[in-house]
Amino acid sequence: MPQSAGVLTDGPDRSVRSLRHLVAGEWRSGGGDELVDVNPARPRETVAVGRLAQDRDLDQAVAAARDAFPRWAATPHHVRGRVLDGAAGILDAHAEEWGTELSWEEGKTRAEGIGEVRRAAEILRYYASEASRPVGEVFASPRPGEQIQVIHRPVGVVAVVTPFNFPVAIPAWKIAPALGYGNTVVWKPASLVPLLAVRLAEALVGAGLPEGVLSLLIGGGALGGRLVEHPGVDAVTFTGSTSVGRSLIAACGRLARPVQTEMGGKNAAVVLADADLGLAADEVLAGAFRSAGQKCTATSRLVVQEPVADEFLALLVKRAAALQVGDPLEQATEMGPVVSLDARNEIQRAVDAGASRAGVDLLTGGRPYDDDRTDGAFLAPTVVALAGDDPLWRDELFGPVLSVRRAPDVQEAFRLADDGEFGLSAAVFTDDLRSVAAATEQLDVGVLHINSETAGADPHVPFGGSKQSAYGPKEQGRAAREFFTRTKTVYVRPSQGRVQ
Ligand code: UN1
Repeated sequence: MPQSAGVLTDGPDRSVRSLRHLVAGEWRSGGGDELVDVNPARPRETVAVGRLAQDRDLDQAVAAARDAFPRWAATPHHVRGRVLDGAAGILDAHAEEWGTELSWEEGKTRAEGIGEVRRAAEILRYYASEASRPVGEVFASPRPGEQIQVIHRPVGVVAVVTPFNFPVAIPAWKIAPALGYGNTVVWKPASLVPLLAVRLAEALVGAGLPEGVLSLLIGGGALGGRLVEHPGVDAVTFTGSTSVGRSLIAACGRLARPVQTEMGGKNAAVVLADADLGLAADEVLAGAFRSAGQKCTATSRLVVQEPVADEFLALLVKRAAALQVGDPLEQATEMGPVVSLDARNEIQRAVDAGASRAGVDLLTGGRPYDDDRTDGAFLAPTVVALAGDDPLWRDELFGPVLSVRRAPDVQEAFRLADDGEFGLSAAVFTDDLRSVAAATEQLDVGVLHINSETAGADPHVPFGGSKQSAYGPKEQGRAAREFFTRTKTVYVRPSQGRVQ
């Protein structure tokens, strides 16, 4: 393998990896344009190289998935589960190595990268264990001797399109239920993070996944569009931007094809007057700045109740400004770069535009680094106070930018938290039972945290948003079964004859 020109530091092996696609059980190099996967902390350093997949790879992958589907669907659920369990073991065994690669490729800290690989293993294990849970329901019949069963059948070939920000966890929580429930999969990950996609596919193949049951195609948005509309695909699951999600929903609507999308967020943390301010500061910082704010569940808005606003903001700003921003592979780093220079520039432009408007007050960050971080995709942790409505209050930036507003009372705080088109998650910091009850009742979000950050998702409970944050059935836990299976209602009535 060619060596990168980058400086070799301790820790990761920095030799350039080669990217491959998995089509019909065969690992192959693509024949399309060259793809260079770079380290966002040092964009001149190459992580992996390869060639994009082409249309004929897509056709072959879909044909292989169609061909493999009946056999895979007929494979006992427990046997399918054993493959997922085996892949979980492989991920765990490689958690340090692949988590380090994740950090190198995507930019989140190494601890977060390793944690994400382990999280993917947990997700696979959850779906491996689905085989031990009920597979349907039995209803009483109004007719004598009859029983009505509702059974779940796989849907067929599922197109899986995943984003850059969780290169292995989000694919795991789509691919594991898809495969576990008996579907076959053609997967197109974000082309910014192809290496971890190869790792997840390697784990599944290594665990004995039969040929054609999963194909991996590395490509850009155009390939994703062709996959979603391919005549051989039965259902589409997508996580990514709201604009791409909406166009996929429209395409699937035309085709009457089931689609599930997990899209944007502009998630609010609400710090009420009785909150434990130290705890709230820890959690808001984690929600806003882990993964450099690149989570659809990140805390990008803060509403703070007036009586504690000055004290809380002083604490938060001091701590945000003290965060160690740098190479995500360094032990001391608390926040790495965003995923690319393009992303950095776009977020910086939005902050610059905001800073020039009346009513926008930059409390910390918001300016590019002029030290050795200037060539990397680094942004400073940014906190912006807003006097009223502003694009920084409404638009998802997908970066380390937290917009703050003050509220005189609890009702206004909740109204502000709910303001806008998104409804993925929210966090409320309080110990007042009435405020907890009101938040639970009123906030129009899919995930609500009391005294913890807005991000996070456990494998066994539903995950997904309200309003424009999501479309279709929720993900994770048993909720995933709604999308990855179809029910069949079976009326079972013995024939007139008696048992001989
Ligand atoms: C998390 O909060 O840990 O794209 C997971 C995203 C979400 C997943 C968030 N679909 O950020």
